[in-house]
Amino acid sequence: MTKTPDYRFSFGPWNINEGADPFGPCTRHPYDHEAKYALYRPMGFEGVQFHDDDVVPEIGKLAPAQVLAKAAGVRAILNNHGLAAEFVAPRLWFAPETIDGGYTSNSAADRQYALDRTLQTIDIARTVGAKAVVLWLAREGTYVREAKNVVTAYRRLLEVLNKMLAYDKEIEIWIEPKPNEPTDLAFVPTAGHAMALAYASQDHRRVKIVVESAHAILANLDPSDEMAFALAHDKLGSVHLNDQNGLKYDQDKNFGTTNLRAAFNQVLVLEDNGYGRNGEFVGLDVKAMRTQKGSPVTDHLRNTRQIFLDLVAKARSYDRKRVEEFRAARDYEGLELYTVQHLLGSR
Ligand code: GLO
Ligand code: MG
Repeated sequence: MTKTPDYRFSFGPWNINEGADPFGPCTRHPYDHEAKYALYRPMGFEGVQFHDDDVVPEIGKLAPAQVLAKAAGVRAILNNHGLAAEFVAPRLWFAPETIDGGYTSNSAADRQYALDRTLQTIDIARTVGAKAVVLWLAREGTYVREAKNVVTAYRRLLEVLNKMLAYDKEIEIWIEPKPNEPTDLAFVPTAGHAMALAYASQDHRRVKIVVESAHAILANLDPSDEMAFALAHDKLGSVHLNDQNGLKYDQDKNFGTTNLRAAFNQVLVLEDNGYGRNGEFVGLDVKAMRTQKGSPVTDHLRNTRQIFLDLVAKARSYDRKRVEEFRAARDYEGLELYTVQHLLGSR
């Protein structure tokens, strides 16, 4: 059923993990990051997504020149494997300075730490050849809403975007919205919030978003609609495809495994709007099950890519003329039956 892949796929090394969760330790042996790069091409992936400390482990202990020397080394490794760096994201949720968030922390020293680390991430992105920095605003939010002045927080976020845009005249900033976890109430919970910040910034053409399926579901929104909203504004920098079984902890399940029809609609919106034609990657953010044996575990990545490609084939054989007829006749009962039967393979 799979057609020749004409999409380029990417994932981050954190997607090959050891199975630790908040209730138990690792269930698999650690697998060295640099050894992971050799796994990409044979599985059909060309792009690598990074956190700053995926590129430069122990980043906090190194001088700026050492950080960039290490990043240059990673770029050479990527070249050897025929890989490209898609983006680099500052990991602003591990360090003691980011316990209460970075950009929106109540502490001026912590905010400065977050800004410095973010500007350094731009340098790292440039060095590894990535065109974008991703901001997943992990701890920008609150555990109790009275803890921060929210108006001030949003102004501070905008200020950071403008400082990043001024620091580098080419880099793109892709905001990855998420409504909760690790905070209870996150700032920038949806695509709409991220896009409003983009348009308020000093160079909105360089501020885009990453839509993650599970994050949209956690916001009780349809992931394909979040993607469509960004596409309508030419602002879909990347996607983090995965799935999520309702409103609970962030699951990062394999794409299409919980709601196949919602996954089909995500593929449709990407297909129909030329996603990928300007070099955008189909990014996956999927977590291997803790129960899975072996090291390294990669089946979840392979399987998610295959499910995506199978859905691309379904999208291409979806009879658009028929869809238009159902729409014109306002026969949505018929349209729904056709769509479900098409997915089932019975029509
Ligand atoms: C967590 C996010 C996270 C980001 C990654 C890149 O919920 O999905 O995995 O995608 O840090 O910014
Ligand atoms: Mg993600």
